[in-house]
Amino acid sequence: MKITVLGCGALGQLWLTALESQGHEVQGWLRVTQPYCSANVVHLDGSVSNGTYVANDPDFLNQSSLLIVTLKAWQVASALKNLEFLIAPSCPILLLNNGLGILEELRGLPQPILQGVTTHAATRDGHVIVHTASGITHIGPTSAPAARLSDLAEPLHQALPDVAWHNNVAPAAWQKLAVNCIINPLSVQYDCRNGALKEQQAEILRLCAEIAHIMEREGYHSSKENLYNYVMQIIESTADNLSSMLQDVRAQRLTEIDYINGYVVRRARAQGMAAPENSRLYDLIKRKEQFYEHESL
Ligand code: KPL
Repeated sequence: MKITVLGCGALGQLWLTALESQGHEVQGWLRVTQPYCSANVVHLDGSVSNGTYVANDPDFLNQSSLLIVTLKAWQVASALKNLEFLIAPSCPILLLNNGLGILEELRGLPQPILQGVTTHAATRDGHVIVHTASGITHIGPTSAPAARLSDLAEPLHQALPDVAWHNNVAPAAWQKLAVNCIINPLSVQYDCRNGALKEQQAEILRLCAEIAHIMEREGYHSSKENLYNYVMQIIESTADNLSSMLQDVRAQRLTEIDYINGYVVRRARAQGMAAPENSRLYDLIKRKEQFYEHESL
């Protein structure tokens, strides 16, 4: 298959090398136009992939039969709207960003959109990307299920297992959202690696209870206990990681908070509920962003 990967950060490089190793023709797409991009990945078994790939070739993009988007949530809508006319209307777009709420921003795009959520973790160490935790990538359609699209799960699974197809991917997306609502802002609050959050049991339990309650109102079966077990499992498997939000805050970059706790707060409000735990974390991260935005003026 011909596949374009939009965004060549840690996750993008992981997919580029994994897909190429299965014989797919791949290209990267960077925000700053470049003819080539490189990927240097240390895999879970310690093996290394170093590759140079074509980048930002409009003909390649137009002929692609899949576009994988690994940008930050807040970059996705404007990037796709700029590229819309270069992407074939039949080319599926697989979104792999953290958080929810982007679909609302993409209304009107002619291409079929697939929602993806992944628990693979990769982190940058200088010029190298280290695949730190294996995981599952759940994918599924965002409008009326098209049977043909489910065929994509197999080649993706061959490249970077596990990949699971869901006709209704929303419950898996909400479960990953819960992980990001808890680990990401708490790691900023305590300025710590993910593993150190094991000490914050009470706060994690309060957040799980609040998110499970909102999920139930949204129509997704959930419980405080299930969310808690899942979050603790991810804290364990990514114990040495700095969460993406903590990395963003340390580098004084815009975070994905609007699509993470911000999305949960908006959904709670739409259901006529309060979400004090999520609101507190949302405000905490917004204050940090405003502080460094103000500093840079
Ligand atoms: O997705 C992540 C992130 O950092 O954004 C987790 C799962 C929390 C791993 O660090």
